[in-house]
Amino acid sequence: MKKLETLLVEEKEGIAIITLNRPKAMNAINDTVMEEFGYLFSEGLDMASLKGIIITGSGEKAFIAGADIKEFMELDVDGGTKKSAFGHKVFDSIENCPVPVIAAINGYSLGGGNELAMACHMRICSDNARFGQPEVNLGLIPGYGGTQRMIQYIGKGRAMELLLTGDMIDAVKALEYGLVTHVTPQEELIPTALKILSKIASKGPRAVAGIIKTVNAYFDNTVNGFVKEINFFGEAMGSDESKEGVNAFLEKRKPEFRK
Ligand code: DAK
Repeated sequence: MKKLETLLVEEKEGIAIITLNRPKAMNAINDTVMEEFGYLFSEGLDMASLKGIIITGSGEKAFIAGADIKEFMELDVDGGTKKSAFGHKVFDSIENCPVPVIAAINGYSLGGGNELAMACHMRICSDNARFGQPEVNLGLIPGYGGTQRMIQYIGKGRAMELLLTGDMIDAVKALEYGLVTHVTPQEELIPTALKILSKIASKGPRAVAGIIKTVNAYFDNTVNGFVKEINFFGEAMGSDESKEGVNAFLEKRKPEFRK
């Protein structure tokens, strides 16, 4: 893997922990951060060997406080459109990653940072986390898929209110809204993410990748999710993985799935 400037990557028992490391800027996403996420999810991470990925922010104050506002001044219509298209491509690669990705949100999750969290398969947060899409305060709208993904998680009415007011919500409200699935004390955040991913790691990797693909198909209006499910189910039935799962059940033993 090439040397990265803004992202730290460590691996623990097949689980990669990616830490956005710009604490002085509240881990804001600048062009380098976006390029480095693009690199990791296209070629940098060895998906064949990984069983899970955690994305978090450095320090205890911020997950990601949005896109780097200092870079906005240089943008015009063309630059903004290009930046948005590239960001969409990178976040889509996270959403479509065959390995489960958890956002471990350890503080402010704002703007582009919250959009990144929403591109992950699951979100959990520490009890000091705060969520918001403050783009409207800057005369902008979310540019990395936030208007679309937020509706998927919290529904149209709540999404409209958050997007239009730019207000922040706390961890308890985020849990109530369904934006996150667990709230933990700060020190238990990464252990909780590791626990969830370790559980998934004991399942069949083909089935895990198939579930991610089929669930995502629901939100892709170019494909029929039900047809995808039928096709994937058929493929899964014919796989060594399902044979191992079924045999293990019948033989009253734990299945041994291989990557
Ligand atoms: N960008 C750059 N620097 C940031 C930053 C950000 N988003 N957020 C914080 N910082 C920096 C601050 O400038 C400050 O730097 P120094 O003054 O120390 O040099 C340092 O981090 C500490 O911040 P504060 O002193 O403000 O810390 P507080 O605890 O008082 O407040 C805060 C924390 C997170 C509430 C506050 O920093 C804040 O409101 N930050 C800005 C939040 C925000 O508005 N984020 C941007 C949302 S808009 C696009 C696609 C997507 C987007 C844009 C374009 N295209 C396709 C073109 C997305 C836009 C957004 O994300």
